Amino acid sequence: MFDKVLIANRGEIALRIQRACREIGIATVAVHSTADADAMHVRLADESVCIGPPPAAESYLNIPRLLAACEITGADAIHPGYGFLSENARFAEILEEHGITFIGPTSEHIRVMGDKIEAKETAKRLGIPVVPGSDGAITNEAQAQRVAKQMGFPVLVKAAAGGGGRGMKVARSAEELDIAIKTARSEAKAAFGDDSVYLEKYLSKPRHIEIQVFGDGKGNAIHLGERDCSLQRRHQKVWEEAPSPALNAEQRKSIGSTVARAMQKLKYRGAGTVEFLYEDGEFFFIEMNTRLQVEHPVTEMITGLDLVIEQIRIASGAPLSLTQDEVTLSGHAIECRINAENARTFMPSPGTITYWHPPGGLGVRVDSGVYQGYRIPPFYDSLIGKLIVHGKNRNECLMRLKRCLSEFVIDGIETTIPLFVDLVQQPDIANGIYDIHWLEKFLQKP
Ligand code: MV4
Repeated sequence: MFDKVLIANRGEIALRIQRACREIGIATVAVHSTADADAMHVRLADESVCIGPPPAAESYLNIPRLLAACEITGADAIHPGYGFLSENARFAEILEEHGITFIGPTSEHIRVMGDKIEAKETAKRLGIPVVPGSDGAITNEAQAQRVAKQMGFPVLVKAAAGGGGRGMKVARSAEELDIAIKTARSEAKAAFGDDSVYLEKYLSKPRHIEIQVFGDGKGNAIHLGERDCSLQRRHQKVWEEAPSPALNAEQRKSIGSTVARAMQKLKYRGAGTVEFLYEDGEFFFIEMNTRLQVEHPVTEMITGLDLVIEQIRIASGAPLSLTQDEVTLSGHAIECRINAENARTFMPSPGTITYWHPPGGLGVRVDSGVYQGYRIPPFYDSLIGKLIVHGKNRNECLMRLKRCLSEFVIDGIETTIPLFVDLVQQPDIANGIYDIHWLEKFLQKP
């Protein structure tokens, strides 16, 4: 096992990782920008190193400075958290070369899944159902027209280097296709420096359902059920829950086993999330995330497992701590992302938290790196915390969530809490009837 882990992240996730390390007796190193000198993850770490000015490119994304911090502190592993360098194959490779353990998958698995076309081909080869489409990049317009005609309109043009919805264009007819390809290509070129695009059948009202997996890198892999992340705004998840209100036990077991078997064949190592669109009872692979996700706590709440400890153990060479048969899913969990933003306009609202009173009680978890008197810097993501609630069933979970939202007080800044107060009162939410477009439509209503 490692003696010391460097946490290459900030905010709530840095603290989350630190807690896991402390529980299993590993010393922690916090790194931070000058803007984060007062952050909780810095205060609570065993050691901390300032690695640069506020811009992430000069601090949290700066590989030489992270290596220097490792050398100064003698850390033997790095946990990248989510975002920043967590899915940077080159970073994982550099650490491999320096004898520092990257707590995550191999650089090769990160690279394969980072290219959406390669990821999809890989998924298909491993027996995971994928969205019908062009089977690789579009090479010319005539080919695109043939593929589109064969599957029928509407179709979606996607960037190979994309993700998070960037470089995506819908074409509703043959006439629209050439221009959609041109636009997607130029957007992809500008955003990722790669203009490869591919075609998929457009699913008009799917849910976003993702399967949590763990592998030991030696051919053993398990799944921990799904999370429903359909409630999103501009490709930012807002509310996540497990299990999905749309699935029954049989569907869960079927897609879960398919994905676990695929991860066994791939010899996947560490935590991963396989993302699907789900429509009319069918699953279609879209992407795989090769990291811990923001919404991992909902899975922790229904499985009773600590996913970060599991990641660290696997990275140190230990086997999976349980078999598929030992995984039990119990009750229901919902996570609300608390952002320092106006709840209607989503305008960022950095500033000082003058009062902080989080909810508590049975089945309640608040993951946050903020505290009363803390000044939220304007340079980073506006996520300041996550409220995660567990109940024996979805109804109890919702009742508990309502109570928690009424108890939560954050003064001095605007937050997205009022949005959740609104959401829990909606019949569609209470009934679990929503797709990936539900939230944007709801927000358009006066
Ligand atoms: C799609 C789709 C419909 N049909 N693919 C958006 C981000 C990227 N991860 C995949 N995305 C989509 N792919 C096909 N073939 C609709 C979306 C999509 C979406 C997916 C998940 C969650 C929210 C979304 C919002 C808009 C579009």
